[in-house]
Amino acid sequence: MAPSFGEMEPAEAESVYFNEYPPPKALPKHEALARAFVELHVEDKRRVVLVTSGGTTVPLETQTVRFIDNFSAGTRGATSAEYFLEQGYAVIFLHRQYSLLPYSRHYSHSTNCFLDFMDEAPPTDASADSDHGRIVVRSEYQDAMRDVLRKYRYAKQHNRLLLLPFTTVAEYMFELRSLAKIMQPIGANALFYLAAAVSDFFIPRSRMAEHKIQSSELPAHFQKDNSVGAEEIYTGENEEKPANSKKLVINLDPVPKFLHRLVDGWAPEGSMVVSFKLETDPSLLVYKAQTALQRYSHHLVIGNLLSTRKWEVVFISPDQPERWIRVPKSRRSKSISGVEDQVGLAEAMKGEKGPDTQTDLEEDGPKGWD
Ligand code: 9Z3
Repeated sequence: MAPSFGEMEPAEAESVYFNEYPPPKALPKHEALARAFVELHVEDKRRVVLVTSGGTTVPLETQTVRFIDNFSAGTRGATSAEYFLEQGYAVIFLHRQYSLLPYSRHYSHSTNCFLDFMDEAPPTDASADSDHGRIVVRSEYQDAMRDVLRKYRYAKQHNRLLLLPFTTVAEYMFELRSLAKIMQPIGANALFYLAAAVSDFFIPRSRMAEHKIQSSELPAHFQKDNSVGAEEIYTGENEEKPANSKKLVINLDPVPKFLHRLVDGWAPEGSMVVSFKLETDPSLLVYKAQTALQRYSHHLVIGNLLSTRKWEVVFISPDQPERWIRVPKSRRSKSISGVEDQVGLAEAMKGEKGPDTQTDLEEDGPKGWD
């Protein structure tokens, strides 16, 4: 049996994984854009951050009809990118296509539909077509929108923000590797801020069905000799076979962990690497974040729980006590998926209690992760 990625040295896992996939079609174009962006900011000695954001898909078929996805909307990544821009960074925003984007996130998706911010003003000129008023921003949103618009335009005009989309987990890996290497000339002015929710599991190409997985048995003359039979790929067995339908069992491999390669090879010498750790079990969060830091020897792991991620995070860094950062109660955004009662639980339930500190964001400071 072929060794799994976990059993390989990181460099070997890299060559096996990247040889299995063709690079994404958009990669050469993205590389050219990134090179020009990096060149510009190296010249200006500006700090550059690569922010990754949003979820990754795991296709079930090469000609993909179905895929596995995850919850991430890209709120953390898009919001963080705005803060980095405000701090003078140039930002390469590697994001899941159609996830939230810096600035436009304030007026996109169903919760903040831009149409709700607009109005039709009464027509001003009686001689003009009296049925057509100008489209304007509603008066109560003028200040907030002007502020966002100015920041957005500043970032655009000064070439501070490069938006690069990906969709699948393989595309994400290719883009990350290329961008990190292209960022070499930035040296210690480079920062990697890995907020994307990257799938831990995938179907290797060698085991992936080319065509749409069929949900019912095909007549024999449709079954191709060279096609990988559904039984070989997805080892589902029907206990009691319902007529014309079969169970689908998906057999996934672990995605190789490339943080090692990023830290030890792809990223420029002296650059800073920040990764995120997501858990749902509060008793595991601190332990898993500490383990990630030890394993990859980078600079910072930011831990968060799915249910409280908009209101609290924990910083785990080498030789430092863990540090909790919380949005004060009065400023916590309402969240449908969040469970506010669970704020503080991961701290209370962590394995052993070491010395730690807590930082509450200022009551009137920058708005949190809403
Ligand atoms: C995070 O933990 C992010 O904070 C969230 C943000 C994905 C929770 P939203 O997009 O959510 O604002 O809705 N990202 C990293 C999660 C992750 O997959 N980390 C890897 C791991 O835990 C390591 S790089 O193994």
